[in-house]
Amino acid sequence: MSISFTPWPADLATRYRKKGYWQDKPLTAISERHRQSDHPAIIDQVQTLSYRQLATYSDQLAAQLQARGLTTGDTALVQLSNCCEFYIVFFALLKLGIAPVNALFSHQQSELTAYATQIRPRLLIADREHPVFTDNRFLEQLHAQCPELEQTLWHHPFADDSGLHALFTQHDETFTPTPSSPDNVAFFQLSGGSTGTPKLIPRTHNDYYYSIVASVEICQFTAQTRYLCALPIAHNYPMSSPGILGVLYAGGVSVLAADPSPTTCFTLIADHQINVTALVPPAVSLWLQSIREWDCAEQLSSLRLLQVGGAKLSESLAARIPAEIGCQLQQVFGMAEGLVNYTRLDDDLQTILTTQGRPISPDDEVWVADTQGNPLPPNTTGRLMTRGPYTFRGYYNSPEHNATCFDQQGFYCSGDLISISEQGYITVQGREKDQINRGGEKIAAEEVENLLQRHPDIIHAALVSMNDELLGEKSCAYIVAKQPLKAVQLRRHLREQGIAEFKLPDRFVFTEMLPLTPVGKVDKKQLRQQLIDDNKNKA
Ligand code: J2J
Repeated sequence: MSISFTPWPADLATRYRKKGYWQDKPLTAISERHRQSDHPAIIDQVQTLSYRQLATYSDQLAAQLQARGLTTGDTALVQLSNCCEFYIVFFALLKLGIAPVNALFSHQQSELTAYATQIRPRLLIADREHPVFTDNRFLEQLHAQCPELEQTLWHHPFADDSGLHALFTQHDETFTPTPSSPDNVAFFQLSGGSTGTPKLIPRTHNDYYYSIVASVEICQFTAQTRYLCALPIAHNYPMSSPGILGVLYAGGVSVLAADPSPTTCFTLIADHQINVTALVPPAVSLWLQSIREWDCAEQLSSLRLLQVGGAKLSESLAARIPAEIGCQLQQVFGMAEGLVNYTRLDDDLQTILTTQGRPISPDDEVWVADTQGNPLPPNTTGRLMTRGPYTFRGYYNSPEHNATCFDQQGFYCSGDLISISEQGYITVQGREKDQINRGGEKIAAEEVENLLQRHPDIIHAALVSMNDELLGEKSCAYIVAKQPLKAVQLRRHLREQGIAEFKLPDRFVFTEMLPLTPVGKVDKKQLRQQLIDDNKNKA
């Protein structure tokens, strides 16, 4: 059985194969390339996993799951923190043809339920120390909503003889992999989203493999690469741009940090002689601040390349990276839906400081549309439209939403406002989608508004972005209520519904009514302007 998804049209699929982008290999080929090597592949806070162990453990876990009746075409919900087990599990599932959703560790009941009800997993792999799973209440709810969920495997981060660990260390030499076909779904990536329910992105072996291999080449990852993963391990950026999968492909080593703070990362960089890492802009600010305060640039002297992406990097912050960290900067503008742009390592400094790079592939078709869908000339701001060999063709099981974000020719409209130079370099100018980018963490306004509106005293809620010096953007909820309410009450209300902490509004504004556009929608532009004016008045 295979998982349903919107495929590429036959003519494009043929082209991508002919050009060698699609190699018809499963993603698990990445864990097998160096399987005879005893070199470290991934290092976390408790263990060092060699290439041989990664390949063997994922085989052994797959064998155990197979013995429990799990099979090709099944799905799994996985939630693990930055630990080696993430990739043992990832490859084990893919070796069996089971497609996982890898939830972020910051996700809570609401997000996990939304994913589970979409993919109907037979298997859950989660961390017993995650607040949602310390008792069985949420698990019972999940079972009630998804009766297909038959099996749960627990990761106990500090116990190495039970749960997940006991399974992948059980010796087994008989396992034969049964991955799904390379042009089928390998796993589901998470969309940053702009809708009420978080959407899932089917990624095929062929498309994802290509994006990784091409990224490795562009970023020049080799067996000498020593990569620090400071961002959440399940995010598309540290997975594939080129990320840990890129490092595994190249034969280097990845070190996992629990968080991107200078206190955590600087010691790891010095101890492991890290030469490349990937950050979001707010983390860059904190790193630069610490370097100034502690006068410790020396600790980072092994670092050759710093990738920055996930949110817009200001030119002034960009310029401080080579000057104050002493390493090269690479801007990365990517999306879990596919398209990834990089500044190239040999680009001139001005291009690196002022643009978000150009696409990975010569066959990434990227153009800028006006509001009517007509193409705009170079250096003009408009909507990003794209299709290509690793850009998806539709969200999972979402025909209505897909109809709004793809055009007739299958170009995906990402909701970003960009301009493209004559040389093909992209500059991100803004955003049209109803999303807040809180320092790289994406918040779909509608998702939070829906949860707020479940409060019995709330008549209307509108979530908008407000400028923030460190995070770029924070979120502000405008509330029309039946009776006076306090911010603490509403935060409690949201927490009770179990959403990721980063989605809690940073500010609440209580108002009599919300401004409307001529067609009767909430006028968010006016609300954002109101916040800017308020700020000016305060200053
Ligand atoms: C401005 N906005 C950016 C940038 C992403 C690599 C890097 C990042 C992501 C990612 C990723 C931006 N400047 N440099 O998946 O592989 C905003 C845009 C975009 C959205 C996608 C990768 N880099 N963005 O951030 O799926 O709005 O992926 O559409 O989380 O982040 O978010 P996400």
